[in-house]
Amino acid sequence: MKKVLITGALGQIGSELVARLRNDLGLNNVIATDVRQLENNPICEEGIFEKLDVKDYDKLKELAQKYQVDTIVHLAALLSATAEKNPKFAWDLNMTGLMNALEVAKELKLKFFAPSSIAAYGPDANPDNTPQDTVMHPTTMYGVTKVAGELLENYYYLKYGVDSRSVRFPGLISYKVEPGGGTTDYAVDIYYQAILTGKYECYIAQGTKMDMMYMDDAIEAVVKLMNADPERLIHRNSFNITAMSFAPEEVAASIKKYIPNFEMTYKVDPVRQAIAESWPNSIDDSCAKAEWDFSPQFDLDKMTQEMLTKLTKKFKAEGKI
Ligand code: AKB
Repeated sequence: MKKVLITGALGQIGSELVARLRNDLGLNNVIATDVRQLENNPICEEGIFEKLDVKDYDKLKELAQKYQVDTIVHLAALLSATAEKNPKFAWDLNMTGLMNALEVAKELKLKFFAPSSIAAYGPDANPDNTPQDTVMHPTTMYGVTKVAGELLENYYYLKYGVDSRSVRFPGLISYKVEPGGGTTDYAVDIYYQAILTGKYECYIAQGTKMDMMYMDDAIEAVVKLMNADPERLIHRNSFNITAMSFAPEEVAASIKKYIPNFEMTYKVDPVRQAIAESWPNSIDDSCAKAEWDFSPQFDLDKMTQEMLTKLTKKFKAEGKI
């Protein structure tokens, strides 16, 4: 991975991956793309940025050729809660975008990464320590696109030799760019509200466990997997990875260690609660550990300290506190 085109570069993962790869590979070796272009945004202004709708195959191919990239990292997609509001659009965007990106990778002989998610599992999978290889019958449109996407990426690997690799991300927690439209978003928002207001109304019910990960570990995982020795990879699309599994009251308790007066109440959103209940409580990531040495560094308390410190600094700089 020496010269990379990234789709969905202004999203929660994209903005941090672009920054990391610009640093690792050099400013001219990262082509950030997104359907939106923002003013005064470092992703758009501090390196190469191109506007791109991933449904436009010709433009995607043209950009990959123009910059002579060797890798596509395809991140543009709708998340679970938004996808449930508009399932047809979610299918169109998530699947057409992925198919276009895979076709370009095949045509130009590029390496390929696109994330899957814990959402690829459905309610009939064993919810605790869910195995890497087991039944996958998701009941959300987002999950359907993730399973179909994993199969498609494997198809391009087996049929055309595209060096495609993927991870099933859990909920990702970060302080730079907020996620949009996911079920796990509460685990980011809770830190924002803890600092800004000292309280949080949670839309996920007490006792609902989901896998989570701090963004630094997620970015490191992408880089590590893309640089992994292909000889060691028994799996490809897609590896379970996780760093922690918690329910809302556990993250609240972790925040209370640093903000003792923090208070959490619940107003459960039935749509996002049903999605959360259809996903595993915790997944087994032993294959990622064995095949490419995945090793997350952040547990819940370490992440809480980091989130509270970094967000406090950010809000002070923005004059919000
Ligand atoms: C979501 O909640 O939709 C995402 C995911 C787990 O893929 N964060």
